[in-house]
Amino acid sequence: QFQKPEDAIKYRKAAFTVMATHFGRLGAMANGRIPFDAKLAAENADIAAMASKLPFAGFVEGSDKGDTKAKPEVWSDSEKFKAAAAKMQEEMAKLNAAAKTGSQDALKAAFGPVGQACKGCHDNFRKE
Ligand code: ASC
Repeated sequence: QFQKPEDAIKYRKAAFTVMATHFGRLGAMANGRIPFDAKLAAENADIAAMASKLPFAGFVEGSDKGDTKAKPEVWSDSEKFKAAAAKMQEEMAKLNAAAKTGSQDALKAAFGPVGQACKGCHDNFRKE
């Protein structure tokens, strides 16, 4: 799938960037930094949910060295890493469903748990 470990690193970073961009827009709408727009929320949530499925294919063996903040635990404790990824994807899917309701309150309620899932993984598996 990837020619070189660097390609896998680039791929997963790009996927995280796309996810964070669209998740960030949902956050801005959830907390009122930008006006709530149900259609825009649904569009951004779709993309964030889709992007949430992508990065983990990039954590291939041998891609622990190079331009990456990934800790060795990604590979040495891979069951836990996979579970953390799955949790994030699950919360992101719930956020997507919430966004589809057209309710800002539903968006707000579903936003926090995704952020917690992001943070949980960063704390355990990402270097400063
Ligand atoms: C974001 C983003 C993250 C998470 C994290 C949550 O919007 O880019 O990495 O939320 O900050 O704690």
